[in-house]
Amino acid sequence: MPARFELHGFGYSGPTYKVALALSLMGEPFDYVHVNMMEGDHKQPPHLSRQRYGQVPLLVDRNSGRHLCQSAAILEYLADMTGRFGGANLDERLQVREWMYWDFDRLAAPLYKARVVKAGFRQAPPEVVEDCIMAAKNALGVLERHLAGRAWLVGEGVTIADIDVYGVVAFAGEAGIDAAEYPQVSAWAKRVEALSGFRARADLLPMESRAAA
Ligand SMILES: N[C@@H](CCC(=O)N[C@@H](CS)C(=O)NCC(=O)O)C(=O)O
Repeated sequence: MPARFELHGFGYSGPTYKVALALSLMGEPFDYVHVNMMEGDHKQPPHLSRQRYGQVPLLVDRNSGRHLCQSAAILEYLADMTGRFGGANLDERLQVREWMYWDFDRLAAPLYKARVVKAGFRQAPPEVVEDCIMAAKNALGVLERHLAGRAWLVGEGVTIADIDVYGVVAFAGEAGIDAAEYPQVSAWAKRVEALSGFRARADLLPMESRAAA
């Protein structure tokens, strides 16, 4: 039987990793479709017809025929579909959503930008990169303070908020930020990495398409 989920992404993409990691932690096998962003495949009609923003990731749920965009929205969908990691009650679900909005606003945007410039995928003046690093460090400071005395971002267990934010923090080093400066964040990241089903980006996202194991 084919896997329920088909994930379209790019091996280097942080947002694609968030979705792949969520699927892996949820124990959901998925077919992986490599979108060749270097060749501009994400801006071509076959991809655009299902991903209106011309971005990755795109998740196809073969059970419902749905095509889903935006990693945070996809994580919420997966939590709804699997009943896992969504938060224990309405208050937790609201906090989970809050953290995910905050993530892309304050942490992911600057950290990913510094990362892609340092990796040579994009160009930006050094002062722009410095601004990004400063903004990302401010956001990591917010995380550091929040995580003091707690194991997870929301409630007593791991949620999609942790998965979402981990999918950015995991790349701090590649953005030129030393995660060791944030001991609470580093300890929390280790807790995520100890979860059953955890896989690093390179294990989940090859630079070619791959059928579910
Ligand atoms: N907020 C989106 C961001 C997705 C995103 O920025 N994807 C990048 C790759 S990492 C992309 O497709 N960039 C091409 C573009 O925006 O044109 C999400 O979380 O899914």
